Amino acid sequence: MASGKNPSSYIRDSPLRHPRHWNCYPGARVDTEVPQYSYTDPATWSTWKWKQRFPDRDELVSYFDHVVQTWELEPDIAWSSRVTAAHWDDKSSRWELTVNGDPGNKFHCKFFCPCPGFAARAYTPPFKGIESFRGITYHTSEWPQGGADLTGKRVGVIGTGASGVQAIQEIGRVASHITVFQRTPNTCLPMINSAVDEAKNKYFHEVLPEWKKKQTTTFAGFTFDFTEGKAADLSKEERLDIFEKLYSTGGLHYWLGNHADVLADKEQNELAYQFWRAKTLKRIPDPEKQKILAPEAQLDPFGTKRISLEQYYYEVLSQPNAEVVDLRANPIREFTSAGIKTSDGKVHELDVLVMATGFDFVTGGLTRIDLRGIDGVPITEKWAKGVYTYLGMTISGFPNLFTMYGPQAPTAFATGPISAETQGDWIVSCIKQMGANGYSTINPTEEAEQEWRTHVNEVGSKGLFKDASSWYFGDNIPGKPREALNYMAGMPSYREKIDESRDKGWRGFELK
Ligand code: NA7
Repeated sequence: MASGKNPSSYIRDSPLRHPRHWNCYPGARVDTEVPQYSYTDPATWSTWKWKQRFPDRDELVSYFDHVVQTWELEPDIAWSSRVTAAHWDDKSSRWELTVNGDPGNKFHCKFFCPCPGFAARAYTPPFKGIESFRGITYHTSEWPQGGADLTGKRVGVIGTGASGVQAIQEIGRVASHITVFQRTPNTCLPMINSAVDEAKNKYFHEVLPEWKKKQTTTFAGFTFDFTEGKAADLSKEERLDIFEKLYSTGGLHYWLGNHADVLADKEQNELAYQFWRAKTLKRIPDPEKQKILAPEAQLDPFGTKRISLEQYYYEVLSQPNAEVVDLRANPIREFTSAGIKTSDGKVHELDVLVMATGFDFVTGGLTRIDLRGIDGVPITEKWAKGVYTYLGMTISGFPNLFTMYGPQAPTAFATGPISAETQGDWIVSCIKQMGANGYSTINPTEEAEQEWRTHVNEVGSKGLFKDASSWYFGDNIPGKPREALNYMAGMPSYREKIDESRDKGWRGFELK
């Protein structure tokens, strides 16, 4: 899977038990602060101490290792096992899974719960002449285990989403030269990371029971929510005061803790953008770079594309070894053996090229599995013209299948652990009730599915999100139908909907 020219020479034995990790690019870090980004079960947090407000990937790997040990999950995990096919067998009412493409490596199960991740299927755009580049190419998600030494190298990065921003601010500190090929500037917010000391960890343990309850009541599963009221009702001074407070708190507060009308009302959105821009310009001394990184006119409404958190992104891009190419003014014409040729005729010579070009988001993890339901219907056929699920967890014609952190659920609009717990609890109660009532299959009706699809897309059509070209709507993959891939009404509304179905005797499902 690795996209480096000679990836095997960069793979070394992992010190951890698991042989392979995704997303180990330089700077990879979660952008939900802890302890919000953690499971609710006290057994997991009472025995754990965080080190950073926004942990890096090594700290996260250790945390998930700790969870695996606490819950004694190891005996139930088959590592290094990619499910390549999953076929429903109507006669036995079982799923048959094929692992690693090996026909001799099969598993059979009554319920199948794929959790392949919403940012799992890496996307590399089909640039002209891409195969002629003689340097090394890495996609951020398929970075070599143990790292790649970029010291003194000429590095190009395509893409300035969350992965690009994190990678650029680290690579620019060691590379002899970094060229960032930017199509859309990221309206990054300051992360404001800090160490979590003994006293802070003790405090977390005291407040976590309350905080975990609070997290079930907020839009994104954070401990904070949108500020009450409307930005439109505030005086300039009041508005600036709130903006300043949220911005200086760091993290995603200025985005998902702001007034909700900032994401719905064009005028308020513009004010939020200009506040962000004024802050950002102060960190970019070069007027040419200012125009590219923080243009006067917004390209997409502020906050309608995934906002990233940065630590020293603008300072690194302001270094003399950093160049930013505005791909809207000067697009990539083709790749050459030496690097990338842009429309102005310049060849940007590179030793290493980093593709921070994202993923086939939300659906890609599922559609790359040869997933077939009743009568062998493939998921790719069912979803050829758009995604159909019921409640963002089940699919008509695919009985006993429960997707998690996938399409038409809060997914990219909710923090992972809270989302997993909400859906996990619902799925467990469903399976338990089926057992208690002697049912062997559950399958949503097509009507219920259509109703859910309509609802998901209606919610997605509200506010300013739909006005941006973004992966939230599948825009980043050529030919992918444009639709709301996530349920954007927030976690509390989602929980209400799924609980309503359960409490009304599994409304919308056929049980046999
Ligand atoms: P993203 O957010 O999809 O970022 C991909 C970046 O690559 C983005 O800046 C794109 O520009 C750029 N891109 C994509 N295709 C091209 C082409 N053809 N030419 C130039 N630039 C291109 O992926 P990430 O991995 O950064 O984010 C992962 C998410 O996972 C993150 O948001 C978190 O939610 C977790 P564009 O903006 O489309 O103009």
